Amino acid sequence: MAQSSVVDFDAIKKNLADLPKPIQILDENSKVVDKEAFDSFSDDDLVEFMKKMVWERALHEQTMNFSRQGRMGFYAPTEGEEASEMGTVLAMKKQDYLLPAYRDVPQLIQHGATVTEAYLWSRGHVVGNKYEARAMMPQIIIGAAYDEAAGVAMGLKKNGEEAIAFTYTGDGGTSQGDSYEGMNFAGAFQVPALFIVQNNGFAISTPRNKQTAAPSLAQKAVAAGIPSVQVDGMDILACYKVAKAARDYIIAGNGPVMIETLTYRYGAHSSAGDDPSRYRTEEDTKPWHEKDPLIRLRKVLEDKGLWSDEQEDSLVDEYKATFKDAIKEADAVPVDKVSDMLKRTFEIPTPEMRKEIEKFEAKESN
Ligand SMILES: Cc1ncc(C[n+]2csc(CCOP(=O)(O)OP(=O)(O)O)c2C)c(N)n1
Repeated sequence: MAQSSVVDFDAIKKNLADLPKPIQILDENSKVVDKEAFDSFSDDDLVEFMKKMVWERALHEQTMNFSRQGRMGFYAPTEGEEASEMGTVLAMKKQDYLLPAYRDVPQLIQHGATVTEAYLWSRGHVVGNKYEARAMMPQIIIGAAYDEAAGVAMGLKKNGEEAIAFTYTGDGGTSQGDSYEGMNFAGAFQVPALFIVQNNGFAISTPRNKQTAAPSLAQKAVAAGIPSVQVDGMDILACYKVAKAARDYIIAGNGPVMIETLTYRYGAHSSAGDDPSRYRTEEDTKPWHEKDPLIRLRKVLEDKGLWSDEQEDSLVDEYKATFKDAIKEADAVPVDKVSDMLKRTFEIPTPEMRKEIEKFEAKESN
């Protein structure tokens, strides 16, 4: 078919793929590529970022061990995503409201939930659904946290609070209607919401390029009138800076922002036991290990004489001891009874429910 004289769709399509380079401060070889941004961090900041990533990896390793011992319920591995997760959450303030998905448990803990609560959430225990922190329990329905965030952000705006709602989904989550609806609402009402997509390459076994023809996932915000950006999700400095800039922009009353972090999940999708070797090869995975966020920052710190293997090993031991205490604490929380769950469903139970409650109470007292 001849090209129309009034419109050149080929050129429009090509334009869509003409993307700016993802934002980066430290490249894969630990070389500083944005000196001004790098110099804005003190040595203490850099050490703190490293500690947070070491903490997250230790959490992952210890929690996987608990999972293998049959002591966890659902758990979504986070190894590889430390820069994306810690970099973004550390740019938030305690008054901000977190709407996490299931892979965002480390951010939930950083934002103020306890590890014990996170473990109880994993077991489906009600105590794991309530936090002192401003946060909702992790969302299992993919993309749905975007709708929750839009609603919470509307509430924050109506209350006149100096706070934002921030939320996460994966690449797969951006293929769900919910994420578009959440962003559309947030854009239409210019509410203070930060939408983060952790593009880790796969939605379980489905690779990102089979889910969508969009050249970037960040572009998906554009149709909702939301400014968006891609960032190197293996560079914690870039993730932090971009998330902080987004928060400042939103707090100044400019409406929502969306950030796509380019990251990778090293392990399986979940502790339920999918086998990643069935949908990706070692060749696919190797380049991502070479971009590892911990290796990248560790080298900078070692060159500055701010870090050592001994220091890291003793931190890992210290962190793992806290996770072991947390699981003991979770074990000590009485198991949630069916009758308790029924009693919580309505303030005044229906006659049918009252009968069910009595039935279960009788069974449970045996
Ligand atoms: C609405 C909905 N559909 C399907 C599922 C089943 N499911 C669970 S996780 C997942 C893949 C999600 O991938 P992605 O959004 O990329 O996040 P990731 O797990 O990689 O962090 C799917 C399809 C679900 N939880 N919710």
